[in-house]
Amino acid sequence: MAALAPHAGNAYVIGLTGSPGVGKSTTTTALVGAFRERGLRVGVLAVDPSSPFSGGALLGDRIRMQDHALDPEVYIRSMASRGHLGGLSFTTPQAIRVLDAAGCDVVLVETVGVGQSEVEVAGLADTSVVLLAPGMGDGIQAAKAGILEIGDLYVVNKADREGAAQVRRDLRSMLALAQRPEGAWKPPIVKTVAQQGEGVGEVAAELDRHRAWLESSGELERRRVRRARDEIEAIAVTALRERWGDLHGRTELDDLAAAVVAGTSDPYAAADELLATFTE
Ligand SMILES: Nc1nc2c(ncn2[C@@H]2O[C@H](COP(=O)(O)OP(=O)(O)OP(=O)(O)O)[C@@H](O)[C@H]2O)c(=O)[nH]1
Ligand SMILES: [Mg+2]
Repeated sequence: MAALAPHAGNAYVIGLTGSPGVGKSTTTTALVGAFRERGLRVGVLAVDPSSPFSGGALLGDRIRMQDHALDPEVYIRSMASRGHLGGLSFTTPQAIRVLDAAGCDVVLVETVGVGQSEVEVAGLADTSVVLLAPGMGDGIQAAKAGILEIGDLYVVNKADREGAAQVRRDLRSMLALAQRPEGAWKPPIVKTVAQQGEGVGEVAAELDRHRAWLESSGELERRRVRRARDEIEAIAVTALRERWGDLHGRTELDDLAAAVVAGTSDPYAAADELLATFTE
């Protein structure tokens, strides 16, 4: 990481998230094509936060992204993150930095939207794209998962299917409820048929527009500083956990837990006792 640091910092990082099967990989593949037409070097990370054994997803993504498999200016990698301490926030930024230092102009990070992972991916990217599709119950899901706060750009994919206009209307009215300060970015909604490449040009154009806004508003710098802060924190917390594991094993925690169960201690006092061992 120390050797890579001087070479990194140039890549534009785009996060794509959405429910399983919404069309993230298809959209990513189409965007890779659009960026390659401009002669850009592209990195793709498909992160599966749901399984430490993502053989299936890995194979699926390889097949779907085959269009670019022989292009030496495109690097595609699937990785699983559950099971790693810190999850997405620990492993993915480091993978992004490797691709960045390797000269990728654009890094696309695809994450399946499950639970907190879409919020995490928003923290990793310069621009976050949230994908929705008709017939997936995405309207309700969108509100539930809090994705309405994280999208810089919304894509209603599978517009060839019935209900796309309704999803777009629902999304537009929900986004309109958000309180945005003067000069804030208003996330656009783009309809696509990713499989046919329809609307992908418009997605690329909106990405350009968002990037320009990020740079002119100073938000790009703010996001990157926030990202670095999260990364440092994830590494430090992981190191602390490991140190605690090395020094104390599990027996100390077991003793404290037994005391809490017996009523001779409470969880806060036990946590304080544990923390005190770090500063001794
Ligand atoms: N009808 C229709 N099908 C599409 C469209 N875009 C993608 N699909 C199909 O939807 C399926 C899922 O697409 P993917 O791109 O793999 O979706 P994903 O979001 O990456 O899926 P996971 O990574 O498994 O969560 C595939 O069979 C695609 O061919 C579209 O615009 N219209
Ligand atoms: Mg996929």
